[in-house]
Order: sequence, then C-alpha cells, then structure tokens
Amino acid sequence: MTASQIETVRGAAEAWPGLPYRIESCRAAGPHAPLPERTLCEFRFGPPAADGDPRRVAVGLQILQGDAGGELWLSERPVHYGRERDFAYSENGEVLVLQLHLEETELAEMEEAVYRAYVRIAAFLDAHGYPQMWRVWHYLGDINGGEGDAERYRRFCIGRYRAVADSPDFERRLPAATAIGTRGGGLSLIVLAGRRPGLQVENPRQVSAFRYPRPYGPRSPSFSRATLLPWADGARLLVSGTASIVGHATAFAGDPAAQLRQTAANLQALLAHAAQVGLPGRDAGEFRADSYIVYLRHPEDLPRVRAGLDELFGDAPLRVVVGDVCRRELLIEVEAAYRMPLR
Ligand code: 3EB
Repeated sequence: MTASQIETVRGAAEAWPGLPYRIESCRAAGPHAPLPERTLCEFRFGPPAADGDPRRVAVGLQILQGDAGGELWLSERPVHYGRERDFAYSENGEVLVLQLHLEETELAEMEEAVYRAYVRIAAFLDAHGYPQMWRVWHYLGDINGGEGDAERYRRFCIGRYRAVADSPDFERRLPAATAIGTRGGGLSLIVLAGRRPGLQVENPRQVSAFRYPRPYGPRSPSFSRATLLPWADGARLLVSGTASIVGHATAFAGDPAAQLRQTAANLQALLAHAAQVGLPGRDAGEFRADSYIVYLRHPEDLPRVRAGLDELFGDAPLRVVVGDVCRRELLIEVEAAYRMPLR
C-alpha cells in the first residue's frame, strides 16, 4: 500500500439481497431489432439505432475485434425508462442508467461545462432516489487536444473535481470510471447509479488517481479503481479503465505489448485486493469476466497486442475498439466487469 493510496474499507461488504441485473455479453439486440422488454441497457460501439430507445447506449468508436452486438444488461425486475430534459434514463428500482450528451459547442468553457454536467447529474440521481454513482463512462472528443495544462482532458478533470470535491470525505464516494477520446466532438456521459453505496476498491500497485501529484494536471482525476457491488446472488466488480501505470508513473511508453502485460498485472492485483477486502473467504480466482473492453490508441498496433490479448483474456467476452487514452504515453487501456458466482 503506497502512502498516497486511500485504504479500502475492510470487511464492510455485507451482502445485499438479490441481484437487480445481469450482463449478457455479445447478446445485444443490435441497432435494427427492438430491445427485449426487461432490458435495462444495451451497451455497444457503433452508430446510434434509429428507434431512439433511451435504453440504448451507442458509443461511436470503431470496433477492431469482437462482437459489434455489444452487451445487454438484463433486468430481473420491470424496467421504467424515458427522457427528461437532456437525460435518457432507465431504472428498475435498484439501479439506474443515465445518459447525457454535450455537443462540442457546449464545451467552449470545458471546466464550467463539465462542472455543470456533473452537478445536474447529481441532482437528477438524488431526485430519482439513486444517489450513489457507482460507475461512469466519459467519451470526450479530442481528449488530448491542447498542450500542457490546457489539454482538454486536464480541463475536464478540473471541472469534474470542482463538482465532486464538495465535502471532506468526497474521495470515499468516487465512482469507478472510464475516460476515452473520440474522433467526433462533444462529451457523452453514461452513469450507473444505485440506492446504496458500493464498496470502493483501490489498487495496491497504483497510487489512487485522486491522489496523483501535480505533474499530471492541476486537479487529479476523480475516480476510484473499481466498485464492488456485493449482491448475494452474485457480487459484481466494475473495474475502471486500467492501464500501464505503476505507482503514478507510466510504464513502457512506446511499447503496447508491454503496456498490456503491465495492465493485466494491475488487473490481477486489483482482483486479489477486491476479494480480500470485500468478499471474505472468497478467492480472486473465483471472479468470472462478464466483459472486457480494450481501448487501443493506434489501430495499427493490434497485431502487436493480439497474442497478449489471447493469452491474457482467453475466450472471455472481449471487444477491442479504437480510442485515445487520456494520458498521451498510454497506448492501451482495459476496462472490465466481473462477477463472483454463488458457491
Ligand atoms: C489512469 O489510471 C488511466 O479520468 O476518469 C482511466 C480511467 C484513466 C478513468 C478518468 C482516467 C479515468 O489514470 C486513465
């Protein structure tokens, strides 16, 4: 445990009854088929579907490998969904999925726009009774545009920090996250929220992102490494975008295959820590992957990482998409969702 890492709460994970949704990877309806009734969310990469169903998340990144059908989050209970002001949402009484898109023209004052988006999202979540943000995805056009502290990602971090750092214990409530660049402009936010706090899990090999030192930007990135949701019928571990960062330093700049191996080591360390602090008596080897998403900065690097992907992730559900990672030297990032089945 590094000095800059927040200590994850130990043994606090009392099991929650039931299981509100499960992920069916690569089983999505696709843009032309209507969604099954009990769909909480369809999460895929590609162009938006024509039917405008608010439960569809379509992220405009190019798929290099894996099923374009994406994944379907199937609810165990009836789903209520709709649109309200600029939000699309879907909920089932236990969890809520929220989407908000800001156009590029709304990002002229990046810090202010991100701050306002986060504040509006928090107000929406509170009003609907899902105050706990568990996981958030950010897809930001030209994320590495601008130099030094004027970089768009760094400005994004300033706005996000301003919105969340509103109380002394805010670090304990930070969600797991992804922040990836897109070719188009604008900012898409997708949020998974719930009624009660998940268990924050940090990574023993990495300084907590919210404690990164000044060289990485005026405000540190406000996210935690993973969120554990201890449902009795199958715990879930939602893992943030994970990259080749050890301590707070980038490892293996310029070498995507080595970055992938380092990333896999970080994921292993995170799983071990999550089992230890959140699922007493269970072993990290019992986690099963529901989904891996690999973001590759340069599509031409795919041949260099393919053997590593096969070896590290085997036949788990995996998609590789083209996306810019928010630190410039990072060439690859992996996010994941795991479940811990009942014994
Ligand atoms: C890292 O570990 C890599 O700013 O929300 C990964 C996931 C990263 C989320 C974010 C940034 C974010 O620092 C970058």
